[in-house]
Amino acid sequence: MRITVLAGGVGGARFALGLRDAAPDAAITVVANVGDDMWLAGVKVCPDLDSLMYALAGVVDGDRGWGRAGESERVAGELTAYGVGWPWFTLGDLDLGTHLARTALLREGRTLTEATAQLAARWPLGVTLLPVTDDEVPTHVVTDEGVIHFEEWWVRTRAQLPAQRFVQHGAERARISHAARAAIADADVVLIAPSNPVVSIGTILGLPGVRDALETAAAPVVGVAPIIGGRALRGMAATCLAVIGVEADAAAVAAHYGARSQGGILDGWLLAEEDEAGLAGLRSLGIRAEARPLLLTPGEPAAQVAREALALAAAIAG
Ligand code: FO1
Repeated sequence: MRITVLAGGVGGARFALGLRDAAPDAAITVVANVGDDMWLAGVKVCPDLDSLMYALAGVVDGDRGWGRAGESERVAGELTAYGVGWPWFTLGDLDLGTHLARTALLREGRTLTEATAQLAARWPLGVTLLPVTDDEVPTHVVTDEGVIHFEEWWVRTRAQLPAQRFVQHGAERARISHAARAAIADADVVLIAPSNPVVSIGTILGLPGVRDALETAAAPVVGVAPIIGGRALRGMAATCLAVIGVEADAAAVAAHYGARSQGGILDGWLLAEEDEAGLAGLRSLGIRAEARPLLLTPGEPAAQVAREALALAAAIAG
Protein backbone atom coordinates (compact mmCIF):
# COMPACT_ATOMS: atom_id res chain seq x y z
CA MET A 1 0.00 0.00 0.00
CA ARG A 2 1.32 3.49 -0.88
CA ILE A 3 0.71 6.11 1.81
CA THR A 4 1.58 9.79 1.35
CA VAL A 5 1.61 12.11 4.37
CA LEU A 6 1.67 15.92 4.25
CA ALA A 7 3.56 17.03 7.34
CA GLY A 8 5.41 19.78 9.15
CA GLY A 9 8.20 19.24 11.62
CA VAL A 10 7.77 18.30 15.24
CA GLY A 11 4.09 17.24 15.25
CA GLY A 12 4.46 15.66 11.85
CA ALA A 13 7.47 13.66 12.99
CA ARG A 14 5.57 12.04 15.87
CA PHE A 15 2.77 11.08 13.51
CA ALA A 16 5.20 9.77 10.87
CA LEU A 17 6.90 7.56 13.48
CA GLY A 18 3.51 6.17 14.52
CA LEU A 19 2.56 5.57 10.90
CA ARG A 20 5.81 3.72 10.21
CA ASP A 21 5.07 1.46 13.19
CA ALA A 22 1.42 1.03 12.17
CA ALA A 23 2.16 0.17 8.52
CA PRO A 24 5.62 -1.41 8.39
CA ASP A 25 4.97 -3.00 4.98
CA ALA A 26 3.59 0.13 3.33
CA ALA A 27 5.54 2.42 1.01
CA ILE A 28 5.32 5.67 2.98
CA THR A 29 6.24 9.06 1.51
CA VAL A 30 6.38 12.12 3.74
CA VAL A 31 5.89 15.42 1.87
CA ALA A 32 7.33 18.12 4.09
CA ASN A 33 6.76 21.85 4.50
CA VAL A 34 9.64 24.07 3.40
CA GLY A 35 8.23 27.40 4.58
CA ASP A 36 10.49 27.46 7.64
CA ASP A 37 13.59 27.06 5.46
CA MET A 38 16.20 29.79 5.31
CA TRP A 39 19.79 30.62 4.43
CA LEU A 40 21.59 31.34 7.69
CA ALA A 41 25.36 31.88 8.18
CA GLY A 42 25.79 30.81 4.57
CA VAL A 43 24.09 27.42 4.92
CA LYS A 44 20.64 26.18 3.96
CA VAL A 45 18.58 25.27 7.04
CA CYS A 46 15.41 23.16 6.54
CA PRO A 47 13.80 22.81 10.00
CA ASP A 48 10.83 20.62 9.07
CA LEU A 49 12.78 18.29 6.76
CA ASP A 50 15.45 17.96 9.45
CA SER A 51 13.01 17.34 12.33
CA LEU A 52 11.38 14.61 10.26
CA MET A 53 14.71 13.12 9.15
CA TYR A 54 16.28 13.15 12.61
CA ALA A 55 13.13 11.74 14.27
CA LEU A 56 12.78 8.93 11.72
CA ALA A 57 16.51 8.23 12.02
CA GLY A 58 16.21 8.04 15.80
CA VAL A 59 18.79 10.79 16.35
CA VAL A 60 16.57 13.77 17.17
CA ASP A 61 16.88 15.62 20.48
CA GLY A 62 13.85 14.01 22.11
CA ASP A 63 13.17 16.88 24.53
CA ARG A 64 13.14 19.61 21.91
CA GLY A 65 11.84 17.68 18.91
CA TRP A 66 14.40 19.44 16.72
CA GLY A 67 18.17 19.30 16.33
CA ARG A 68 20.37 16.35 17.19
CA ALA A 69 20.62 14.33 20.37
CA GLY A 70 23.96 14.69 22.16
CA GLU A 71 24.56 18.00 20.42
CA SER A 72 27.33 20.50 21.12
CA GLU A 73 27.39 24.15 20.15
CA ARG A 74 31.07 25.02 19.70
CA VAL A 75 30.72 26.36 16.17
CA ALA A 76 27.59 28.34 17.08
CA GLY A 77 29.65 30.13 19.74
CA GLU A 78 32.17 31.13 17.11
CA LEU A 79 29.46 32.35 14.72
CA THR A 80 27.97 34.49 17.48
CA ALA A 81 31.42 35.87 18.35
CA TYR A 82 31.84 36.88 14.72
CA GLY A 83 28.34 38.39 14.61
CA VAL A 84 27.25 35.94 11.91
CA GLY A 85 23.83 34.24 11.90
CA TRP A 86 21.20 34.58 14.62
CA PRO A 87 22.54 34.20 18.15
CA TRP A 88 19.06 33.21 19.33
CA PHE A 89 18.72 30.45 16.71
CA THR A 90 21.06 27.69 17.80
CA LEU A 91 22.77 25.68 15.06
CA GLY A 92 24.40 22.74 16.81
CA ASP A 93 27.67 21.23 15.57
CA LEU A 94 26.10 17.98 14.30
CA ASP A 95 23.17 19.92 12.86
CA LEU A 96 25.61 22.16 11.01
CA GLY A 97 27.01 19.03 9.41
CA THR A 98 23.59 18.50 7.84
CA HIS A 99 23.34 22.10 6.67
CA LEU A 100 26.89 22.10 5.25
CA ALA A 101 26.23 18.85 3.39
CA ARG A 102 22.93 20.13 2.03
CA THR A 103 24.52 23.41 0.98
CA ALA A 104 27.36 21.59 -0.78
CA LEU A 105 24.89 19.43 -2.72
CA LEU A 106 22.76 22.44 -3.68
CA ARG A 107 25.87 24.32 -4.83
CA GLU A 108 26.75 21.31 -7.00
CA GLY A 109 23.40 21.88 -8.73
CA ARG A 110 21.29 19.25 -6.99
CA THR A 111 17.66 20.06 -6.29
CA LEU A 112 16.46 20.12 -2.68
CA THR A 113 14.65 16.85 -3.46
CA GLU A 114 17.94 15.25 -4.60
CA ALA A 115 19.91 16.70 -1.69
CA THR A 116 17.29 15.49 0.79
CA ALA A 117 17.44 11.99 -0.70
CA GLN A 118 21.22 11.88 -0.29
CA LEU A 119 21.11 13.12 3.31
CA ALA A 120 18.30 10.70 4.20
CA ALA A 121 20.09 7.74 2.57
CA ARG A 122 22.55 7.80 5.45
CA TRP A 123 19.93 6.26 7.74
CA PRO A 124 17.29 3.53 7.30
CA LEU A 125 14.39 5.98 7.65
CA GLY A 126 11.87 3.44 6.34
CA VAL A 127 10.07 6.22 4.44
CA THR A 128 10.76 8.49 1.48
CA LEU A 129 11.24 12.10 2.60
CA LEU A 130 10.39 14.84 0.08
CA PRO A 131 10.23 18.63 0.22
CA VAL A 132 6.88 19.73 -1.21
CA THR A 133 8.76 21.95 -3.68
CA ASP A 134 12.32 22.56 -4.88
CA ASP A 135 11.57 26.27 -4.98
CA GLU A 136 12.38 28.64 -2.09
CA VAL A 137 9.12 29.87 -0.54
CA PRO A 138 9.99 31.18 2.94
CA THR A 139 7.09 32.08 5.22
CA HIS A 140 7.26 35.72 6.21
CA VAL A 141 5.27 37.25 9.03
CA VAL A 142 3.86 40.76 8.63
CA THR A 143 4.12 42.28 12.13
CA ASP A 144 3.61 45.71 13.62
CA GLU A 145 7.43 46.07 13.48
CA GLY A 146 7.82 45.04 9.85
CA VAL A 147 8.13 41.80 7.87
CA ILE A 148 10.31 39.09 9.40
CA HIS A 149 11.07 35.45 8.59
CA PHE A 150 8.76 32.99 10.32
CA GLU A 151 11.64 31.53 12.34
CA GLU A 152 12.50 34.97 13.73
CA TRP A 153 8.87 35.48 14.74
CA TRP A 154 8.60 31.95 16.12
CA VAL A 155 11.93 31.69 17.96
CA ARG A 156 13.12 35.22 18.77
CA THR A 157 9.71 36.60 19.73
CA ARG A 158 8.13 33.25 20.69
CA ALA A 159 5.23 34.29 18.44
CA GLN A 160 4.50 37.08 20.91
CA LEU A 161 4.99 39.91 18.39
CA PRO A 162 1.51 40.66 17.04
CA ALA A 163 1.25 39.21 13.53
CA GLN A 164 -1.08 40.66 10.93
CA ARG A 165 -0.68 37.86 8.36
CA PHE A 166 1.57 35.21 6.94
CA VAL A 167 3.01 35.57 3.45
CA GLN A 168 4.51 32.74 1.42
CA HIS A 169 7.25 34.76 -0.21
CA GLY A 170 7.69 33.78 -3.86
CA ALA A 171 4.77 31.32 -3.92
CA GLU A 172 3.45 32.79 -7.15
CA ARG A 173 6.63 31.63 -8.95
CA ALA A 174 6.81 28.27 -7.18
CA ARG A 175 5.32 24.89 -7.97
CA ILE A 176 4.87 21.55 -6.27
CA SER A 177 7.79 19.27 -7.15
CA HIS A 178 7.28 16.45 -9.64
CA ALA A 179 8.11 13.90 -6.95
CA ALA A 180 5.64 15.36 -4.46
CA ARG A 181 2.91 15.59 -7.09
CA ALA A 182 3.50 11.95 -8.08
CA ALA A 183 3.48 10.90 -4.42
CA ILE A 184 -0.02 12.35 -4.06
CA ALA A 185 -1.29 11.13 -7.43
CA ASP A 186 0.00 7.57 -6.95
CA ALA A 187 -1.01 7.16 -3.31
CA ASP A 188 -3.58 4.64 -2.10
CA VAL A 189 -4.06 6.85 0.97
CA VAL A 190 -3.21 10.51 1.56
CA LEU A 191 -2.92 11.65 5.20
CA ILE A 192 -2.73 15.19 6.58
CA ALA A 193 -0.54 15.03 9.71
CA PRO A 194 -1.53 16.88 12.90
CA SER A 195 0.99 19.62 12.16
CA ASN A 196 0.41 23.34 12.49
CA PRO A 197 -2.59 23.92 10.19
CA VAL A 198 -1.41 27.40 9.19
CA VAL A 199 2.38 27.52 8.89
CA SER A 200 3.01 23.84 8.15
CA ILE A 201 -0.04 22.30 6.44
CA GLY A 202 -1.37 25.68 5.28
CA THR A 203 1.96 26.56 3.66
CA ILE A 204 2.03 23.18 1.91
CA LEU A 205 -1.51 23.72 0.61
CA GLY A 206 -0.63 27.27 -0.44
CA LEU A 207 1.93 26.10 -2.99
CA PRO A 208 0.65 26.14 -6.58
CA GLY A 209 -0.24 22.63 -7.70
CA VAL A 210 -0.79 21.07 -4.26
CA ARG A 211 -4.54 21.62 -3.98
CA ASP A 212 -4.98 20.50 -7.58
CA ALA A 213 -3.03 17.30 -6.84
CA LEU A 214 -5.23 16.62 -3.80
CA GLU A 215 -8.48 17.38 -5.63
CA THR A 216 -7.62 15.00 -8.47
CA ALA A 217 -6.07 12.28 -6.29
CA ALA A 218 -7.78 8.88 -6.52
CA ALA A 219 -6.90 8.16 -2.88
CA PRO A 220 -9.04 9.15 0.08
CA VAL A 221 -7.62 12.16 1.97
CA VAL A 222 -7.83 11.86 5.75
CA GLY A 223 -6.60 14.42 8.26
CA VAL A 224 -5.82 14.20 11.98
CA ALA A 225 -6.73 17.11 14.25
CA PRO A 226 -3.72 19.07 15.56
CA ILE A 227 -5.81 20.42 18.43
CA ILE A 228 -7.31 18.43 21.29
CA GLY A 229 -9.88 20.05 23.53
CA GLY A 230 -8.93 23.55 22.34
CA ARG A 231 -5.23 23.03 23.11
CA ALA A 232 -2.68 22.85 20.30
CA LEU A 233 -0.78 19.55 20.34
CA ARG A 234 2.56 21.16 19.57
CA GLY A 235 3.92 24.58 18.89
CA MET A 236 1.64 27.55 18.67
CA ALA A 237 -1.15 26.40 16.38
CA ALA A 238 -3.73 28.42 18.34
CA THR A 239 -1.71 31.63 17.89
CA CYS A 240 -1.32 31.00 14.17
CA LEU A 241 -4.99 30.12 13.74
CA ALA A 242 -5.96 33.40 15.41
CA VAL A 243 -3.87 35.28 12.84
CA ILE A 244 -5.98 33.82 10.02
CA GLY A 245 -9.24 34.12 11.97
CA VAL A 246 -9.90 30.42 12.51
CA GLU A 247 -11.03 29.16 15.91
CA ALA A 248 -8.55 26.93 17.78
CA ASP A 249 -10.91 23.98 17.59
CA ALA A 250 -10.51 20.52 16.04
CA ALA A 251 -13.68 20.79 13.93
CA ALA A 252 -12.95 24.39 12.90
CA VAL A 253 -9.60 23.30 11.46
CA ALA A 254 -11.29 20.57 9.40
CA ALA A 255 -13.91 23.05 8.17
CA HIS A 256 -11.05 25.39 7.27
CA TYR A 257 -9.37 22.65 5.20
CA GLY A 258 -12.79 21.95 3.65
CA ALA A 259 -14.55 18.89 2.31
CA ARG A 260 -13.15 17.61 -0.96
CA SER A 261 -16.73 17.37 -2.28
CA GLN A 262 -17.00 21.12 -1.67
CA GLY A 263 -13.69 22.14 -3.25
CA GLY A 264 -11.62 21.55 -0.11
CA ILE A 265 -9.13 18.77 0.57
CA LEU A 266 -10.67 16.39 3.14
CA ASP A 267 -12.68 13.20 2.78
CA GLY A 268 -12.18 12.21 6.42
CA TRP A 269 -11.10 13.71 9.73
CA LEU A 270 -10.15 12.28 13.11
CA LEU A 271 -10.79 14.39 16.18
CA ALA A 272 -10.38 13.57 19.85
CA GLU A 273 -13.25 12.24 21.94
CA GLU A 274 -13.36 15.48 23.93
CA ASP A 275 -14.12 17.29 20.67
CA GLU A 276 -16.89 14.96 19.49
CA ALA A 277 -19.42 17.81 19.65
CA GLY A 278 -17.94 18.84 16.29
CA LEU A 279 -18.72 15.56 14.52
CA ALA A 280 -22.25 16.37 13.30
CA GLY A 281 -21.24 19.70 11.81
CA LEU A 282 -18.35 18.16 9.89
CA ARG A 283 -20.50 15.32 8.60
CA SER A 284 -23.05 17.84 7.34
CA LEU A 285 -20.17 19.53 5.46
CA GLY A 286 -19.46 16.22 3.72
CA ILE A 287 -16.43 15.26 5.82
CA ARG A 288 -16.51 11.76 7.27
CA ALA A 289 -15.46 12.56 10.84
CA GLU A 290 -14.79 10.16 13.71
CA ALA A 291 -13.76 10.66 17.34
CA ARG A 292 -10.71 8.66 18.49
CA PRO A 293 -7.89 8.99 21.06
CA LEU A 294 -5.37 11.31 19.40
CA LEU A 295 -2.51 11.70 21.84
CA LEU A 296 0.70 11.03 19.93
CA THR A 297 2.67 9.64 22.85
CA PRO A 298 5.62 7.90 21.19
CA GLY A 299 5.20 4.17 20.60
CA GLU A 300 1.88 2.36 20.64
CA PRO A 301 -0.40 5.42 21.13
CA ALA A 302 1.05 7.18 18.07
CA ALA A 303 0.82 3.96 16.06
CA GLN A 304 -2.82 3.60 17.12
CA VAL A 305 -3.65 7.11 15.91
CA ALA A 306 -2.11 6.21 12.55
CA ARG A 307 -4.06 2.92 12.46
CA GLU A 308 -7.30 4.79 13.08
CA ALA A 309 -6.51 7.22 10.25
CA LEU A 310 -5.79 4.30 7.91
CA ALA A 311 -8.98 2.55 9.02
CA LEU A 312 -11.04 5.67 8.27
CA ALA A 313 -9.37 5.93 4.85
CA ALA A 314 -10.23 2.28 4.18
CA ALA A 315 -13.84 2.86 5.21
CA ILE A 316 -14.06 5.86 2.87
CA ALA A 317 -12.42 3.98 0.00
CA GLY A 318 -14.67 0.98 0.68
N1 FO1 B 1 13.68 26.35 17.89
C1 FO1 B 1 13.91 27.15 18.98
O1 FO1 B 1 12.98 27.41 19.74
N2 FO1 B 1 15.16 27.67 19.24
C2 FO1 B 1 16.21 27.44 18.42
O2 FO1 B 1 17.31 27.93 18.69
C3 FO1 B 1 16.00 26.59 17.29
C4 FO1 B 1 17.07 26.27 16.42
C5 FO1 B 1 16.81 25.37 15.36
C6 FO1 B 1 17.84 24.98 14.51
C7 FO1 B 1 17.60 24.09 13.46
C8 FO1 B 1 16.31 23.59 13.26
O3 FO1 B 1 16.09 22.71 12.26
C9 FO1 B 1 15.26 23.96 14.10
C10 FO1 B 1 15.50 24.86 15.15
N3 FO1 B 1 14.48 25.25 16.01
C11 FO1 B 1 14.71 26.06 17.08
C12 FO1 B 1 13.12 24.69 15.87
C13 FO1 B 1 12.31 25.37 14.78
O4 FO1 B 1 11.96 26.66 15.10
C14 FO1 B 1 11.07 24.48 14.59
O5 FO1 B 1 11.56 23.21 14.32
C15 FO1 B 1 10.21 24.74 13.40
O6 FO1 B 1 10.75 25.57 12.48
C16 FO1 B 1 8.85 25.22 13.87
O7 FO1 B 1 7.92 24.33 13.40
